[in-house]
Formats: sequence, C-alpha cells, structure tokens
Amino acid sequence: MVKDSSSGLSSALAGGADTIVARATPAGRGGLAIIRVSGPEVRRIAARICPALDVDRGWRAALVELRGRDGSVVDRGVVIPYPAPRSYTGEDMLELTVHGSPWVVREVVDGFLAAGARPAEPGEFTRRALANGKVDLVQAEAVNDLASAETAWQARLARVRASGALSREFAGLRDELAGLLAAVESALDFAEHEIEYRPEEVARRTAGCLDRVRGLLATAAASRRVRDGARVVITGPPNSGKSTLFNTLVGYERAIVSALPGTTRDLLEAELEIDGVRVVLQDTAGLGASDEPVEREGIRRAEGAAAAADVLLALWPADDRDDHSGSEAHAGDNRPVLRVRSKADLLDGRAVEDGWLAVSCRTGAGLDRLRGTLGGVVSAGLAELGGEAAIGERHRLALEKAAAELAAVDVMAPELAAEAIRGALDAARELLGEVVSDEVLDRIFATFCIGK
Ligand SMILES: Nc1nc2c(ncn2[C@@H]2O[C@H](COP(=O)(O)OP(=O)(O)OP(=O)(O)O)[C@@H](O)[C@H]2O)c(=O)[nH]1
Ligand SMILES: [Mg+2]
Repeated sequence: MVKDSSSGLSSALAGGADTIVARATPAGRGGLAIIRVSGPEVRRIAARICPALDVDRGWRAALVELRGRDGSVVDRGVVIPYPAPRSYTGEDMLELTVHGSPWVVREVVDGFLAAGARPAEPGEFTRRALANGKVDLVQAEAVNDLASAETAWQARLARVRASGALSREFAGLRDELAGLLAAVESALDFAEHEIEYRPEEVARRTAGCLDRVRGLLATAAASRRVRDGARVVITGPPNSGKSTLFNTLVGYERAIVSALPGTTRDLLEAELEIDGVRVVLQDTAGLGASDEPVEREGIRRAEGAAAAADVLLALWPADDRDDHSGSEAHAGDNRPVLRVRSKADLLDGRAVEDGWLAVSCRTGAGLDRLRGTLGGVVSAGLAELGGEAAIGERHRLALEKAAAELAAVDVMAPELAAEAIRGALDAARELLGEVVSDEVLDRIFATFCIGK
C-alpha cells in the first residue's frame, strides 16, 4: 500500500492499524445505501468481497458482484476504490453503493467483518483524515456540522469552515503569536544574541494579536444564532393576539387562543426557518398587573423570556385606541424590537403610528411584511460574517483563554510576558488540533455519525 510520506506520520499515529467498515447512509430501507471501508487491509479484503474489482483503477466506478460471509453473491453494486493517499482518510478506501435493503447492507458489511475488518467508531473516518493531515480539527468539526445542518445558514457557515477558511484565520493568529513569542524570548537571551528588546514593539504586536482574537470572539453571538436559532419573543398585553400570531407564524394550532384575557401562562416554543435562519419563536403570557398567582408567575416568565430574546415582537392590538407612537417598550437595550399593531382589521381606517407594522391574523394583512422584516432582522450581520469568522463553541472557549493571556501581558516583565504569550499560542494550536488530548478528540468525534 502507498503511504502518504509527506505527512511524516507513522501508520500507528495515523490511526489505521485496523481496517474499518461502516454504512454511511441512515439505517433502514432506502433506494440505495453507501458502505465505506478504510485501512491497510482494503486490497486483501476487496479481493474476497468483490474479486472482479481492479483496485488499481482508482477514483473510477466499477459495477461488480459483491460476496457475503460465505462467499455467495449478495448483490451487484458500484464500487469506487480510492488508493492512498488520495482518499478521504488518506488510507486505501472503498466506497460501495448497494441496493438499500437492510438485508443486503448487513450481508455485505458482515462479509467485510468476516474478511478481517472491524466496525468503525462514530467519526472514525474523519478522525483518520485528521491524523493523516487531510484536514485539521476545525475542518473535521465542520464536516460534522455540515452533515447535521438543517438551515441554509448552518450549511453555509459549515461549508466555508470545511473549506479551511476559519483554519486560515486561526493559523494566521498562531503564526503571529509564534513570531511575538520569539521576539519576547529574544529579550530573555539578550546577552547571548545581542538582539535589542523593544518593549513598545512587543506591546504593539500583542495589542494586534488581542484585536485579532477579539475580532473572532465578536462573531460568537452571530454564530450561536445560526447554530441554536435566533430567539424571537412575542410580548404584549393580555388578549393582544400573541398566541394567534404565534400559531400563524408556526403554521399550526400550537397555542390555545381564546377571547378571555390571560389564556397563555406557560412559555410556548416552536422552531421555524425564516430566510434560511433557524428561529426559536416564543409565545408568552400577556404583560400587565394581575392578582392571580398563576398568571403572575406567567408574567414573570414572560419578562424573563423577553430579557433573553434576540428579537422582540411587541404587540399592541388595534382596538386599543391609545396612540403608542411614543412607546418606549424595552428601550434602553440595543436589541431589535418590531412594533406590531395586531388585529389590524379593527383599525377602522385609522393609520398606524410611524414605525409600527399593521398585522391582522384574521385577514392576513401585513403578515408578509412582518415575515420579511423579521427575516431581515434575524439574518442581519450574518452576511458580513462571511464564514471565515464563524467560530463554534469550542473555538470561543479557546479564544477566550487566549484573550485573557494576552490581556495579562506585561511587556516590562518579559519572562512573564513570554509565559502568557505561550499560553495564547497553545490555545491557538489547540484550536487547530496541533496539540490536543485524546479526551478532547474523543469528545468531539463522539458526536459524529457512524460512517463519517
Ligand atoms: N379581529 C381580530 N381578532 C383577533 C386577531 N388575532 C387574534 N384575535 C382574537 O383575539 C383574541 C385573543 O387572541 P389570543 O391570540 O388568545 O391573544 P393573546 O395575546 O395570546 O392572549 P393571552 O394569552 O390571554 O395574553 C381571540 O379571541 C382571537 O380570536 C386578529 O387579527 N383580528
Ligand atoms: Mg396567548
């Protein structure tokens, strides 16, 4: 077998003493199913399962008979051999497309097991790709994110990360930190090398690195929104039509609606997608004074939800004749608030205040505009995010550590400064998976699918 000598990794380090096999498509019946095999024994095993296959005709599909455990033909399928190192894992690989019957898949996988392969662990193909230098850790994580993406934005950010854009940001940071560390260390062996230590220069470069880290950290909120969804909370007085609007946006009768004020007490939550962004929409109890203990608790929860919202939909019903143009609902924070005159069919020809959207769930008037405005608000800032900077949760924690180290750098104490910069450098290298413990890798790959 040809080994990727450029990676300089021993085959034990590169993960693949064993040859692994797994189905890559979901369990159950389907039109077709894909089975993947990777490892040093692929050639020998292929000779048993698909003797007609010419493994040296790499990266080309061949239609061949597939044999099971006892050597009898189980199916005819399309097999693509990927000779190392030009494969996903960097090892010799096969990708088989077979008929999607659970029986066929089981028999073919069983054949591979009997021939000496073992079942792959979750994410083990990607883990081998990482060990063989095919991808770095940031890209490996992105592969999993891409496989589990449910919205356009989740897929988009994962795709850009999988392509290495975020890795390049982290690598740039790592290189800058390494250069900075060298500059500070030169002060420590100043006598030997007669290199002049320039504290102002070190201070400037440290500030530059810190800016870079903070720039990346600033995108954490937006990427959390893409991942977990933007929290959009409907608030307003009792009976203002909150639950009706909630049901309308969600598309089914999720919440109880009634003409009695104080119908909703618990927080209700539903997920939807607006403009490619995942949105977690919440319906709440009507705000206002109440003597009733359960309703009071509902109001307390509504206020908590409003405080945690990314976007507020503040409702005032049109049959409330008061002018709310001066309404400063939830002013003081910089979260977007969409002011909605609900039950707009009751406006009786009156105009709504400037800056308010007139919406009627009864006639449907204003709903498209509301959806459009909401879509603009939840996706605001995401386009500029580009993807390079779409950091995940693990990245945020490591970058916060780097920021704390850099903020503590005292250029007049080079010894301590070097230690802090080394801490920041370690964090950057950990991000890329250059120095990372098996426990961390186990945790990351445990969330992967089998066959990925
Ligand atoms: N005319 C009109 N009535 C509406 C509209 N939307 C809701 N309603 C009515 O207003 C009443 C209250 O609606 P809900 O959706 O339960 O109001 P809510 O704000 O959730 O009320 P609470 O949960 O009690 O705070 C119901 O009788 C609805 O049928 C609308 O667009 N036009
Ligand atoms: Mg309600």
